[in-house]
Amino acid sequence: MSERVLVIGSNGQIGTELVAALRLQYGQSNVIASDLKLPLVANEPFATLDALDKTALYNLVKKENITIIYLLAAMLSATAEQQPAFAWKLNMESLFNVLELAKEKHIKQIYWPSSIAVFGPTTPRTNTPQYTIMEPSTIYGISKQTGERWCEWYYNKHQVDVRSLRYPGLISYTAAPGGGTTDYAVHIFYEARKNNTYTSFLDADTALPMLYMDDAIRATLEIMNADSSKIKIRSAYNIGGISFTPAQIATEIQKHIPNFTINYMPDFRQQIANSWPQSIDDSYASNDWGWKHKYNLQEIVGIMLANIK
Ligand code: NAD
Ligand code: AKB
Repeated sequence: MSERVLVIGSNGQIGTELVAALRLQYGQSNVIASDLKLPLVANEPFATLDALDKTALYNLVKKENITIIYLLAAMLSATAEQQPAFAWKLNMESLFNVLELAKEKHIKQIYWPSSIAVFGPTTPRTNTPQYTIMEPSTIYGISKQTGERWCEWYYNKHQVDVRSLRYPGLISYTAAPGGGTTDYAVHIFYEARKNNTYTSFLDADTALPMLYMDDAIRATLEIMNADSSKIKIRSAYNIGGISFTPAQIATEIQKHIPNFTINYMPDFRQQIANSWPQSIDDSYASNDWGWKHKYNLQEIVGIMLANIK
């Protein structure tokens, strides 16, 4: 019998593409998309679900015979700094709800994404190692670091098969990003197409690690499909891809749109970006389950501009 998969937070930047990829693997009817609100485009099977409502979650898992949960509902870095108390509640309680379901053997596997936000200003910023100083300075980062510790604890104490990746900034054109610090690297393409100009909320030379969405989805499926014996890290794996600055992505865009211009007006997100790694050492993911990114900056810019009209 096929696995039955529930994606929580399916209407977001990642969920929109992850649901499609999961349906290719498991079959359309075996992947239930769910979110607080209905999707803009029909996405059946779909259920309205609040990840904080433990009873509703339990009922849905039972009704649909769910075996695997992908928990994507969360508040991202920039928005979380504006609503710290609710961000903490959403990011932590939703995770506990699914970890407890697995502990009680109602489901058998969980995917929960972490982030480069687990690192902080005291972390070495280039080629940031898997194991290093982690003193995150944002509520989002603190919630992700705490979540990682809980995931590892549930694995060690209760054999919960939970797997996680520390995504860098993700670049895609299917759904808009949801309130992060790396969002500029998506917004810039829409503004380039619409107005030929972009005002960046990060300074010209702010380097951050990034990944094209296809690579991120592939990494997610690879870690989830890997034999359990290969998953040696049950907190979350570093995964890297590329690294670039606003000035560098602008230069690449100018190769397609020669009159494109960029201005810089850094806001509170600059401080968040300054506390994050500039590039990531993902050798543990490579060695343990064969991770390797595919898309470089040139390719990403070409794909984004080809798909945004
Ligand atoms: P997003 O903000 O685009 O999507 C989140 C979705 O969750 C939204 O559709 C929202 O409606 C839904 N949601 C919010 N509260 C909910 C609730 N109570 N119940 C059910 N659904 C709820 O986020 P995303 O970019 O798709 O990120 C998904 C996960 O990946 C998050 O955990 C995020 O921290 C992590 N992540 C994302 C990135 C990135 O660059 N996109 C990078 C690192 C980590
Ligand atoms: C954000 O900027 O908050 C996210 C992330 C890197 O976790 N894109």
